[in-house]
Amino acid sequence: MSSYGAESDHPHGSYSVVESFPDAYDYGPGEEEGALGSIGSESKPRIVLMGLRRSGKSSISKVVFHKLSPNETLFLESTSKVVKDDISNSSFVQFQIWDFPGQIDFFDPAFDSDHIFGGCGALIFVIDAQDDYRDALVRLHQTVTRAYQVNQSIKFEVFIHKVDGLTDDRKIEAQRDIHQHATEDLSDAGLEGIHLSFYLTSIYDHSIFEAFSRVVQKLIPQLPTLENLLNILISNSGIEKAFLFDVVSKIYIATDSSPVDMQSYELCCDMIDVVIDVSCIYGLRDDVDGTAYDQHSLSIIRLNNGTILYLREVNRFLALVCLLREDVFERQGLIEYNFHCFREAIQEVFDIRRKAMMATPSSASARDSP
Ligand SMILES: Nc1nc2c(ncn2[C@@H]2O[C@H](COP(=O)(O)OP(=O)(O)OP(=O)(O)O)[C@@H](O)[C@H]2O)c(=O)[nH]1
Ligand SMILES: [Mg+2]
Repeated sequence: MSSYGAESDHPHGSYSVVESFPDAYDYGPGEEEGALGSIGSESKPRIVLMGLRRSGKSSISKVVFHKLSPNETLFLESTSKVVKDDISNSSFVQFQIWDFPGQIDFFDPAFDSDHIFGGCGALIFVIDAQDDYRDALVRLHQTVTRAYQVNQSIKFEVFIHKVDGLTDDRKIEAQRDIHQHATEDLSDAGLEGIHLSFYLTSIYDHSIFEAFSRVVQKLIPQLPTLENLLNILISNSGIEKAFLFDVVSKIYIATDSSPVDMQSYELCCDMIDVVIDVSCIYGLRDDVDGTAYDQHSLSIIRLNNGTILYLREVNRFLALVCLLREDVFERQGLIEYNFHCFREAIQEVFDIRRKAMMATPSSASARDSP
């Protein structure tokens, strides 16, 4: 690593100085004011987690958004009522996660499906792939049809979960089997119009972060603009792959249009961890009036295979993390210049959205519709 910024005045020595990353690496419970000012929690796009008991719903939400280590999920208690969690750390990633108990009964009159599915942006259905999933498929079908009756714009996401216990062959087989049964059940019911997306996930590796990134991206209306900006940046800088990360959650809210391979994503996630850890450990030593970590801060890691990892802060919540070849990095000046243009453009996207939200606070709910 050649250089990185470190912060100074924060009591925990974290990465959180002047206009930098958030104070704590935990979202904390309850309502927080996001960078856009307070948006009513009911109007935030909602991601609903459903699935049979013990399928791993609460573990997913805790690992991705509360930094719980995967092993600690062994001690999570079964969820007995809906847990509503507000994720408001970044102006782009502002949503609510509703974690449902596994044993919900759709036929219970207390189950208000209009309310639950009405404002729902995405429904993640979690299936335990290590278990017999026949019951889960029945429940998936019930859930999807019920939700679709209320709200046709919901994105249906199926997490084939706990795949850490499966061999590669069994993973593919499980995915094919679940995909086939789920879509057959829907077409038998005359509901071919419903699109289900499938992901193989585990909390023991990066797959859960990658899958969640893709779910969240579908709820970001500015996604095409962000992707376009990333495409322009990489093609003019000789960068191979670029991710725009929400630093706290390690969700990438956008990437350029070249395919994502898991290894690159993992490398970039690891880089964020390294930068944050180093800043946490050494941040306190820095006593230069809190400006050591500012918009000029960056981190460069050279790998021994001729690849460079390059991280730059874009704003308080977002970081750009890129992979590029060492020889391309000889033109660092050009890359830096392009990055500045990129950052300004991102800022404009934020500004437009902030203004729009301030003008019409209720417009937040408009994001729920396609
Ligand atoms: N091997 C493995 N185990 C997992 C994974 N995710 C969750 N688990 C385990 O699955 C068990 C159940 O997890 P929970 O998160 O409580 O499941 P839930 O779906 O919230 O369950 P209910 O609240 O009862 O509906 C825990 O022991 C977790 O450690 C995973 O990716 N791999
Ligand atoms: Mg639970």
